[in-house]
Amino acid sequence: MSDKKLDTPNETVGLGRRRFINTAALAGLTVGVAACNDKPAAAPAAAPAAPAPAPAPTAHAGANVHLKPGELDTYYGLWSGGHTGDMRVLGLPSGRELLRIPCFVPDALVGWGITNESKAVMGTKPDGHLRYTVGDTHHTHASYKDGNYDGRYAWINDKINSRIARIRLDYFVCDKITTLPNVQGFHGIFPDKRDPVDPAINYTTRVFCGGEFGIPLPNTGTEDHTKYRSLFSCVDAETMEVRWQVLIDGNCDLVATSFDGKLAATNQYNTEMGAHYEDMMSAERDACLFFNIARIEEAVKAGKFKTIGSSKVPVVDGTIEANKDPKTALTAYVSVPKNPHGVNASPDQKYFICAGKLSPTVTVIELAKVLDWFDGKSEKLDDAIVAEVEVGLGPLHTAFDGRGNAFTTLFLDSQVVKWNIDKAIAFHKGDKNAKYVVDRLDVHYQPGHINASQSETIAADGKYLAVGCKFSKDRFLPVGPLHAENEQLIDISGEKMVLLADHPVRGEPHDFIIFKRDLVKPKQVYDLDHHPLAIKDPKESGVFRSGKKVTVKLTSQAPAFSMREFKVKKGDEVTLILTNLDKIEDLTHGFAIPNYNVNFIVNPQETASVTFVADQPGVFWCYCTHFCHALHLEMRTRMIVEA
Ligand code: K7E
Ligand code: CUA
Ligand code: CA
Repeated sequence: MSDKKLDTPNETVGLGRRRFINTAALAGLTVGVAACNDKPAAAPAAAPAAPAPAPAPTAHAGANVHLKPGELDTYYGLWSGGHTGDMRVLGLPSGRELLRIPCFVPDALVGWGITNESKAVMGTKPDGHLRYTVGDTHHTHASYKDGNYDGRYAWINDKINSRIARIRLDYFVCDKITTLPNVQGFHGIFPDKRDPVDPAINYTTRVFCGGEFGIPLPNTGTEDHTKYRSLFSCVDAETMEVRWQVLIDGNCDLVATSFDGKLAATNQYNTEMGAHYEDMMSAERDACLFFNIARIEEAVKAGKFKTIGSSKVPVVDGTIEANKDPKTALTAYVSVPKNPHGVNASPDQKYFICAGKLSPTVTVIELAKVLDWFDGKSEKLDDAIVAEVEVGLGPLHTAFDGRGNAFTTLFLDSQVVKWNIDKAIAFHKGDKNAKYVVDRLDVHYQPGHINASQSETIAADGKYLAVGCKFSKDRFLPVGPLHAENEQLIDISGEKMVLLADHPVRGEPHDFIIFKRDLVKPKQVYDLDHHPLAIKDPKESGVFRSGKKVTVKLTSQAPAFSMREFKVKKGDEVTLILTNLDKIEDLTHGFAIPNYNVNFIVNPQETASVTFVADQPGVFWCYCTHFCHALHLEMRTRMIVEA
């Protein structure tokens, strides 16, 4: 793929050939990917070609990612789990996977979707079965305080069923899931960083969610797609209730928020509001749609909203037609080249960067100028565009090093391009000598998301860059038709990027964040009072009957359960509550009942419960499924179901 390398930032010959400006270009897009399949680069051993150390601030051959046994990572990574509907926790720079936090999809290790507690979070149908057992997570972001992560929460989206999950970053568990009403294809997600009005609220209190697919509102099933609309939603970070929604033109893609709390934005690739892809890419320009948060909340307070269908959530009008007057506008549609993808907030707090996707450009929007337009101080909204420069083919997402540089993935070029924001602005202004492209690095292959350590915080530290490559092709041992994806780690502390490591991941993770390990304070032992039904003393154990409903109270202390056997009757509805009274860190017990589809764990001092109908008579050895003690295999109790 060396022919795709652009050595000079302002090369026009190659870019002219590659410019994606019309519908026909879609064919080229498909061919581009296929061609890479046919010719998977030169010998992988030689291809990565770590650029020779350059005369740079901290020139070196790349940080060591191979930690010695027992050595701890310095960063956490929170990775979206994709189709497994979970959040994955990695240690970086090693890339070791430490945990999977189930959210939207059942998980057999911890009993997610099996225990009553997890089913209550996931949501059930009236018959008690899970409402959904599939998920598609794309984006994960964490709560902020003073512009940096504060270790309280992380959030993750489920695109399929329009759900947002919250993860507590003390126990690393999902504690709430909210379904967005009247939204299909909930895609981008970003927490705010402070309140737009109240200076005392310097932390996250809202999470913004972009709705990607336009649908009839309410969803009547009409075929006339000109009537389809999307909603942009605001979820309360604490209660997880949907506070308000904005009716918009076009579709929401990704979401970014400003550090001052005043603005949120979403990129739009279908301002045409087409139902087919040809229509969706017919216009030359789409939009980066800005939301004036304070004004939207004033409008809601003033009762200037409607509701849709059975939802009680206030919906304000953010369509183009209703927001022409800057002085009252709730939204502002800044134009960007056709079908953009990611939008990212620079850590200097000044800009949002939109990646072009079908256009080989990145667009730099100055937030102060967007606010000027809302304040009536600027005639033309598009004056907020301070740079629109070519960077390569298929720009998707952007990360930052905190030293004024941005790193954008080029999906079609299979590269990461490092470019300087100030120089791009200078070039756009007319300084044709401004060499804004600093470096390019081949990645393997077709990168989507990218993020750097602490990237979208005021503490961006420019150390590590991770790239989620959608295709791994020849980078790992073949395992049949389904290839792993390739998460690559890059050292960005010097002028030149240095490829450090490849890590296979199960598809399809999309987005992730990387932050310093001291920003979270994980708890490793539960508080007994965390669960209102905790059994605090083994003496409280027993079988308690109320008609056909039976409660079994049980505790665990290695290597025994508090009852050696318990009896129920065939047809009983049994609720079994298990409290792990072991207090020692890392002493988890499991509980499985053969033939009853029950298996879950209880961490130290944790309580969990399951409910099932004892429909099969017999003896069932309930056993500990989590290795806890030399007598772990002996750790069992008998459930006797009398006929
Ligand atoms: Cu680019 Cu869903 Cu974030 Cu994936 S989206 S790459
Ligand atoms: Cu308790 Cu294994
Ligand atoms: Ca378009």
